[in-house]
Amino acid sequence: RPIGVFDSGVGGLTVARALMDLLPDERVIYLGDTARGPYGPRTVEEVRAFTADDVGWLAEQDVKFVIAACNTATAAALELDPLTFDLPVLGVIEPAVETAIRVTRSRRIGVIGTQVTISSGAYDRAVERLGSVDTKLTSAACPRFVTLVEQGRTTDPEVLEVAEEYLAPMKAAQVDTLILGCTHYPLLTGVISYVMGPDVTLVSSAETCARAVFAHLVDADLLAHTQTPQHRFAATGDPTDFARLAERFLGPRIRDADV
Ligand code: DGN
Repeated sequence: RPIGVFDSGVGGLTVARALMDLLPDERVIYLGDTARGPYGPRTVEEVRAFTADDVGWLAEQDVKFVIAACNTATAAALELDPLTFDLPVLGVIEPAVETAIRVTRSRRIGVIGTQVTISSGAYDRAVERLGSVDTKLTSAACPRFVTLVEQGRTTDPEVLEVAEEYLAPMKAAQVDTLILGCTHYPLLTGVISYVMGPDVTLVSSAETCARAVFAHLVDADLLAHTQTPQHRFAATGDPTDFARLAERFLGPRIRDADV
């Protein structure tokens, strides 16, 4: 049976990409709720209702396991007053926080994400739950990052300027570990690590989630061994728009090779 992955749009493809890298024999069914995304500017109640719909649709596709590949959905529906489902649903927040706590030396961690993710306090609670009393979390909402990435802009001077502005509180707090708490931010790894400098470790919630999925599948004896699995990608909105943006998030593909 496949692994179900959902997100408010194309962003969760960074999680699907990390999953396909780590677990190339697993079949993935991906749902992008592009008709109602982005979830970042929505209310917590709306995001909870959308999450329930997304998990319900994937359950109908007979997936063995669901990944909420969206920090906003994880924050609203899995971290705070968690919704319950008939099948296991793993979010992206806990694995990222666990990793950040392990790698920080100064116990000063930063997290950046959407407005809902940051204002929900979900990362703060996860750090309180998993960290030690002296772990300090500095958080900042960086909503413009999502817009820029979706416009295909990840390195131009304005991106650099916006990054300097958003990341100033992280530098002021002298964090040594920064969680990229939004699916879109792995595409800004270059600019974020440039601005933060080489001494700051970036933790991608996409990659740490994929590692947690690996461990879960081993523990539950659910690893698949499919040769060349056929993945499926579905969008609730316009499929052409989805496919156009998807490549950027999922990774480039060779179309015509030269001899
Ligand atoms: N996928 C969302 C997240 O990880 O928070 C980002 C896109 C959005 O809904 N704003």
